[in-house]
Amino acid sequence: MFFMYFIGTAGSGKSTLTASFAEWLKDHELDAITVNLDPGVRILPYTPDVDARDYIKVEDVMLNFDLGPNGALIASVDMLTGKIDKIKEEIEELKPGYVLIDTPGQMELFAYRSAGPLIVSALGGENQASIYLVDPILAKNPYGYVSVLLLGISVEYRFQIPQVYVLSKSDLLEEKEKQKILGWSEDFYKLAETIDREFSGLRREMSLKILGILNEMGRPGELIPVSAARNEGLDDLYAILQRIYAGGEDF
Ligand SMILES: Nc1nc2c(ncn2[C@@H]2O[C@H](COP(=O)(O)OP(=O)(O)OP(=O)(O)O)[C@@H](O)[C@H]2O)c(=O)[nH]1
Ligand SMILES: [Mg+2]
Repeated sequence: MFFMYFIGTAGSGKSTLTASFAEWLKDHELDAITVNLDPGVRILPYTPDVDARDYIKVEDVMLNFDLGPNGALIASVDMLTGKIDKIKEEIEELKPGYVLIDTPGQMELFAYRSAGPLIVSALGGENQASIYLVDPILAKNPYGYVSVLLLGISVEYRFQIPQVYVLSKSDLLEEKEKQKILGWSEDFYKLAETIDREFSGLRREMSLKILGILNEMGRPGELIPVSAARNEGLDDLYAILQRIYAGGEDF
């Protein structure tokens, strides 16, 4: 079993990519299941095979603990750790090859509280990866791009599992914009040059220092442009996951 966690800022396209990639895997005769770990979500673009809402519903937590929507969401995600053995059992019964896990909308709930890392270590064995979605709206300018990569690094730091960086919703970008972002990801000097040209003062200094760290760490590595809406880039995503999972096994 290979577990993959779709993680990214709110609205970055996690649920839609979970849906599209699960379909893509099934179309290639690979048995994939979807798991929704967002107890607060109302509508999903797929029917999850395993659903956190079967165990915990935000509305019930609001009523039972007299909490507002934000407090109830935090409590719900924390409470999910108590149900993880049941969720794991459900997954194991289905015996899938690939487990696609859609994480809560607010990334900080999953990544920065203890629930996320606890869930990841309870569910996964050795075969797991996170798929970090870079939102193209944030990544269009170098300031946003560096910030969103920093968030990605902090997710990697929290989970300590292999992480693939994807440029999500890439169909929303003009070809020129897309190539600009991909150019930044491929060539550290291109981004450094842009920052050097466009920024000044403390921001320039800080950006170049951060960039130096990212470069030293080799992040984001191969940034994969995907479009869940157009089913583009999913074969590239699969290929890189295969490299992580099976050392290059092909279908
Ligand atoms: N054009 C385009 N829109 C997309 C794509 N993927 C998702 N969207 C849209 O982006 C919005 C957010 O997508 P979701 O998949 O719900 O994103 P999410 O990260 O799961 O959102 P939350 O869980 O609410 O944080 C929706 O309106 C989607 O239809 C894509 O590949 N292309
Ligand atoms: Mg979602």
